[in-house]
Amino acid sequence: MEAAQTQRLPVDCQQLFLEGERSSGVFQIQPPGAQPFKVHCDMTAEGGWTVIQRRVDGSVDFDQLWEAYKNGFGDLNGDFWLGLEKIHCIVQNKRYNLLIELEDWEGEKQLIQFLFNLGEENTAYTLSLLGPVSGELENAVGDFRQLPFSTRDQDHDLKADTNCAKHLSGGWWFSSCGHANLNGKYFRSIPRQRHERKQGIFWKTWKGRYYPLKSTTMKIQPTELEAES
Ligand SMILES: [Ca+2]
Repeated sequence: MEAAQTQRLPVDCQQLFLEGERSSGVFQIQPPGAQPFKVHCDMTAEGGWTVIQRRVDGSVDFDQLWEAYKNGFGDLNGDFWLGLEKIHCIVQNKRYNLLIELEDWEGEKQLIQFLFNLGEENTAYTLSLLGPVSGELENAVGDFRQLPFSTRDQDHDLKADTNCAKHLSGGWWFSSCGHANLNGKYFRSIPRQRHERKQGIFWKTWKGRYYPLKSTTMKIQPTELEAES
């Protein structure tokens, strides 16, 4: 370990939890090799989750370009996208689980969890599934074990004749456009027009392709919960 810094910032919210923090909120972290940055920590009885995405009220426009998805945007106390580069920095040193929480307008919730990795920018922040998916729903990337990230201005999806991020809305690990998009437009009610509905926040294997979800949260936690000193 380096001895230069007297007070090291926690590398993620789980470390903050292990150091005794029990309140959810915004904290400064510093993964190895990265500059410090702020994150929202979701503290539960068992551990600390670092939140990487949240949609709760539609106050933030998620129809953003590559640089915004790379660096992050929104309000850490409300709707936000943490940023692909920051997520990559956090997960490159340990093995992390990704937990996705979905909620519909009747108050029903669904959870999806899997071990994952996120590549660096020269892989277009490819999301890789490293283990089986727990929860009742299929994973975020359909039948694929890994998918690069796409935005309107950087089309890395698997559909040659379509720009999924433009056709739908927002940035995501799109395959053929139709499986999931948690960064779509936030709708407080279901739009009448089908072409509008397809731009909403959806998870096909739960509420279907044209049901705009009420809220989503994506958060990460290392798989080995004991502190490594
Ligand atoms: Ca395409």
